[in-house]
Amino acid sequence: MTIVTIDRDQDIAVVTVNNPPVNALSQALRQGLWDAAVALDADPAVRAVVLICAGRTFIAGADVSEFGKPPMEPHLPDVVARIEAATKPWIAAIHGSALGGGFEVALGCRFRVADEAASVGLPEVTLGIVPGAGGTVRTPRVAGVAAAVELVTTGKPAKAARALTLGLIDAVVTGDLRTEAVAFARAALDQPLPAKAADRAVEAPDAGFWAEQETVIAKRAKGEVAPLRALACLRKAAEAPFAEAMAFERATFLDLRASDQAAALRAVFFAERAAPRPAHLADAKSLPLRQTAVVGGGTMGAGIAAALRDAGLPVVLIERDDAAVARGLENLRSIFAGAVKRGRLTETQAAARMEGVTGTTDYAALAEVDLVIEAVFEDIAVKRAVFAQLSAACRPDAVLATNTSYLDPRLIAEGVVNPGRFIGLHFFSPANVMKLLEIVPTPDTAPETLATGFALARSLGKVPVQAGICEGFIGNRILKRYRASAEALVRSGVAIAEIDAAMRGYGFAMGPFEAQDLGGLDIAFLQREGARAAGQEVAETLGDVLVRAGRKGQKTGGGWYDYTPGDRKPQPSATVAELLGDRLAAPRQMDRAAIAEHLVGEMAAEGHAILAEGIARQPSDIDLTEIHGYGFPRWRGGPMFATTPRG
Ligand code: 3H9
Repeated sequence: MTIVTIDRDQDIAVVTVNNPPVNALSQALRQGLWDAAVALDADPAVRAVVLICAGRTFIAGADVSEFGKPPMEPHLPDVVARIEAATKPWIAAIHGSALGGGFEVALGCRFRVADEAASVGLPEVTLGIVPGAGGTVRTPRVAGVAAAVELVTTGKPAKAARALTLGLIDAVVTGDLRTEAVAFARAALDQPLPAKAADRAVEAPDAGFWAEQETVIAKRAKGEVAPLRALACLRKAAEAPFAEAMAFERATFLDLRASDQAAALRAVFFAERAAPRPAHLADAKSLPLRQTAVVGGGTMGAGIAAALRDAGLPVVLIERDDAAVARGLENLRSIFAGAVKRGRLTETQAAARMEGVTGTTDYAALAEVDLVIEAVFEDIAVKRAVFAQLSAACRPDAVLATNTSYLDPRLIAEGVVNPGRFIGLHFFSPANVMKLLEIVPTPDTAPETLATGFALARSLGKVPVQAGICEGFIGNRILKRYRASAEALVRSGVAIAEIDAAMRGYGFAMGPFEAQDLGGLDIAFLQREGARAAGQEVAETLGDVLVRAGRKGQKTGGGWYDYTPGDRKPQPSATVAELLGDRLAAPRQMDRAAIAEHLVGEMAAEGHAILAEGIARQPSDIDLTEIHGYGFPRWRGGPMFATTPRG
């Protein structure tokens, strides 16, 4: 296959890139672009060049799979410079995404036009690196420093309309992209050409601007280094000559590319892309999902229904009586109202979301649904009763799923008519926001049912992870170990606030005790009490002592910490010290890094046990679970990655 082809529209050459799946800048593509620039410079019949891509997208960036290998010529900065130095103007015609090196190639072109659905961006910081082919140097020259700071330090792409406002592109076109780009090129030739990006001046902000940005970015980055290094590149671009800024950017890029953070973020990048289509299900066909239902309209059920509606699926919401139906619909309405408030949905879109929901108590409404997700109270008898009704009301080939977080799905499934169509789908709260979906087959679950779980995850934009059956599956089992290990440190005399600070220092938004205070200590307590009532031996936890004393977390004004009303700031608690007093050893100091290393090591140890038991299929599934369900810092790669020595 030829990756780069050239054809003509009279005096305009059209260079087409075709390097599926995403036109990543492999060595062959870089060489192809270089050769095209040389050939077209030498062709007197050509007055301008349109650069366009085949397939789903414009060039989506450097080929990330080449990052671990020695760089090969021609290097991308040279290719971009060659296009920029061309004797005729190049016009990038963008559809899909022009990302990273792809946008840098577009910046080497004299003009950028895009269709309405396109976006452009420099997402390198999300891979632990900075742009390496002039992104930090040309963007401020083309669109100004403020736009460049936004684009480069957040890594978030800008949609075409916004990109136009920011000055990142020159035009948004509505018709056929190639035709429009060729017309744009002809019109441009009638005007004086703008300067090449490299030759443009930058208006440099004062030192105060950079100091302010540094504070904001450091706070957001929580230990991630690339965003601040990217800011330093932008400052150099604003204050130093072009060539010096290019050299600075390249050195930063090469340094970061070899860093642990970049290795971690690359591993997560590929794990996330592999997760929705696991190799072991390559031959399993998923079932069609047209009509869906959710049983239970509480926080979880409403969240799941919202996620289904966001993916455009119609939902029947079942509750046990009319008042509960009304409450469930109200929960859903308030989720969409929140999305409107945050600017994620328009009023019209929110109304359309609600129109696709039917609230009812009547299981007969489920006769035609393809998938039902049960999200009722965590009580085996209640759940079994629901599944008995579902078995009677649904088609035998409908997929019946439970959202249980700690009951045994095999016990819930007892008595369903078609056990092959039963599966666990464990969402995380808020279910319309959290990316993780644990997919839990029973021994009877048919491969196509399992494949349907993954297909659902794809359509909801979730990160699916297959988990085997054990208490807590993957995520909650590791959470339990993490909390128990943190409590063990407290018993050994380490201060609660020190442990939380250590985990924040590691990159978590919250430490284990602050997180429990936010979520409530009573849920896990009730679970333990349930197990005790069932005759299991469950040792007393420090959390039990606090809950028994009425300290369930922020909602009761105190848990592991005290809170003053209206303030979420945790204050070390004399009451807690007193309540736990004789259970704790004498206070001792422990280095924060050592605390974090110990607790992450404990998570990984549980992860290894989970792998050995076949509960998780591969270490990266454990890492994705922790990153997308439990706030593990992405740039650490997850507990398994973080504790695996790299050569
Ligand atoms: C960079 O450019 C550095 C430069 O500044 C400096 C250079 C000197 N490389 O996501 P999808 C694969 S850093 C290799 O499911 P979508 C992906 O693994 C780069 N492979 O598609 C998957 O493979 P498979 C900056 C890549 O339509 C397949 O393509 N760029 C790359 O949902 C489809 O991916 C980025 O960070 C890559 N760069 O979304 C862009 N990208 O089929 C990252 C994708 O075997 N990419 N693959 O499983 C994306 O954001 C999305 O892929 C995109 C398409 C939005 C483009």
